[in-house]
Amino acid sequence: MQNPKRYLITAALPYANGLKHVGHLAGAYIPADIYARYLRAQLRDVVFVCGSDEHGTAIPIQARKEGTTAQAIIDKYHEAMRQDFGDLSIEFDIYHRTSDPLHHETAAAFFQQLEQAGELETKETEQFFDPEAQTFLADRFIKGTCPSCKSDRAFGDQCESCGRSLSPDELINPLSTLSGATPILKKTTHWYLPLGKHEAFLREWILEQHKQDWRPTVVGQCKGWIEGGLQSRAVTRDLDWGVKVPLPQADGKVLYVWFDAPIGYISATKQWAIDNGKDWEPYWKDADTQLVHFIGKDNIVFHCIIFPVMLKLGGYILPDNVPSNEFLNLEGDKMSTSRNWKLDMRDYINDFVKAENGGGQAVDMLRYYLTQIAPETKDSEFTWKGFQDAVNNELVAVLGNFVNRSWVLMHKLCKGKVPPYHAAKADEYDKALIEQIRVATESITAHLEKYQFRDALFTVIDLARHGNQYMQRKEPWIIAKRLETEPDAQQSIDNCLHLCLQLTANLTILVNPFLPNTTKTLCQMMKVVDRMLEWKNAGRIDLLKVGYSLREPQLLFRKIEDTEIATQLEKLKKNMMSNEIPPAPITTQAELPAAKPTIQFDDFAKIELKVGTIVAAEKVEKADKLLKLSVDLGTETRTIVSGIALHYSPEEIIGKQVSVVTNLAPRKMRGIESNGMILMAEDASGKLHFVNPQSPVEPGSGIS
Ligand code: B3M
Ligand code: ZN
Repeated sequence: MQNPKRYLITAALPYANGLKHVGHLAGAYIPADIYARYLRAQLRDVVFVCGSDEHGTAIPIQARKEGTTAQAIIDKYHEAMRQDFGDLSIEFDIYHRTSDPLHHETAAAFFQQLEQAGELETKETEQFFDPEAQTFLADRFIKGTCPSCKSDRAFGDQCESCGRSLSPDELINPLSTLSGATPILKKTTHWYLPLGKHEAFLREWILEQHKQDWRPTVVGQCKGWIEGGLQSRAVTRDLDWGVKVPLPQADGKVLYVWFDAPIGYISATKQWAIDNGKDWEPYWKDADTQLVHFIGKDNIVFHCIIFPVMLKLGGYILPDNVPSNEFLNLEGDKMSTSRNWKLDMRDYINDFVKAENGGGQAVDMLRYYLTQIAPETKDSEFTWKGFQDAVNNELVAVLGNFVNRSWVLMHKLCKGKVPPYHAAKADEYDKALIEQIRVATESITAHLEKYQFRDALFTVIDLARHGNQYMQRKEPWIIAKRLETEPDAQQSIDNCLHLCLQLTANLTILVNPFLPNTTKTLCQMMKVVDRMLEWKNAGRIDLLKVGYSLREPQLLFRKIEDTEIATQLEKLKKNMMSNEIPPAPITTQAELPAAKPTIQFDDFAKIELKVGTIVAAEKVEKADKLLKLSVDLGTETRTIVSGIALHYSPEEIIGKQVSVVTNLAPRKMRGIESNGMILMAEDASGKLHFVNPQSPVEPGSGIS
């Protein structure tokens, strides 16, 4: 769009089910933030919205993993994510949340509008139902054996072992993860968005109108979806967590999370408008608004196909572009939350930003590296060595070095003031540098307009590199030696430093969208105000007034030491291993851990194992899986809480011998302190069996 009146920038709403890692940051939040900052520097009317996605089965699943409520989970992670984004200088105009009543209202009204206009279909289907828990089961709540690889780590949506996507009816021996019961099929009615009806529109809009300006990876994926045949998509679910379907006959149903989440962008805009005394509607309804969605590639279908159909039916504008990134790998492997192979934003913040010598400098170092390796056209990779190289060889050696040399020489040879420029003394190097500033500015602007952030940043650094080369050729420190014999020499020195300082002022403007903290430091050194940062000032070589005195230089970037990256690599490996200890003693529901790494005998020897005899057992109130056991260990009787209540009644296990981990740190479950863990074996059907000696032994006998 040419010079739209206003911009609405969105970054994917992260699920409030855990901390987000640097892959998320590189995928959506940094590019969106760069773009928003660039537009703000142009004094455009821009609103940048984001917020937490607090619905969907991901939330109750996390709640069960952490043994708490869905509400506690979203409160915890909403706040954590908001904090982390702020700490990394991601500057949203609003960070909203989809549990907000304003969002519930907005999403329900959106559904109602489509329903009343006859744009939704209903269909009755059969769905898995847990007869014990009396609830329909989301795909993720069903576990069983994978029809492909026969692993028992398969869920109703996907096999965790081989990665195949599944539907629940393909599972062998399906079991409810809620109660352990075998689910039954039960009839249920749902509302569907018939995408097929909109095929012609989607073809024309994406494959014709946007085939040039959208990224090829995005158009390619859309083409695949369209050619593959657009199926009707269910937009409601049988679940008790989400936005209630606003129809009397839809009791117990909520909107599908992918129906309500993108509407979250609208709710966020509404809240921003309320907070700022503005009108939200033009941002979503005026054709002169440019809407841009920043997302990762797994979100393409929702932002390019489903949500646009909803927007069109609702009378809203369509996105002008959906710059979607591919994935960021980490040290040779896919980033993964379940395997704990990741670098959380929070970890970087703690280790670098909050550490000594950290702060804005450390924030910008990460923003720099993640932009330099942004997976714009294909998957890319984060390595600690790459991070160190980017910081040391580019930020420190090129940008930091250029600025520092300019400052030191200006203080030494020009009395700490911006020296005059003597036009009569202009030489070809000066002219070339002035031209390079102009050309680079144009090129950076063009790249930013096209969402090519990597190239834009590369051009910024390249301009600083030109600055170093220029200084190297002019050698003002050599000229200074001739000062006594050659009074004219000062003019050459003045010209060189005048241009170096003007170039620094340009770099301050150009680097601002990417490295806002560096820009702040540079502004302090130059004693200039924000007004200079207006994008239209880039390319000018009269930004700093002659005779203006400048402050002392500050260190823009520090070097990253070998020991720091070694520590990080070590930590990464440790994290992955620690993740492989299952979180709870016994569980029929959590995802099982991956194959464990080899351990040394010393590691094994740390575990104290003993045979005990169960002398008492009772149910734990309001916890259908837990039994409170008293276990005789010879010298003492311990209380141990065990998750076996779905498999054994208290009466049938009294007197049984069991294997106990006796030196496990105490853990509170439902208010009862558990002092140890009973070992159980799980068979293919999920049934648990005691692990005990073939014939009775003295309670307290060691196991080794
Ligand atoms: N919460 C999915 C994700 O984090 C999702 C994005 C919603 S954007 C409207 O991948
Ligand atoms: Zn499998």
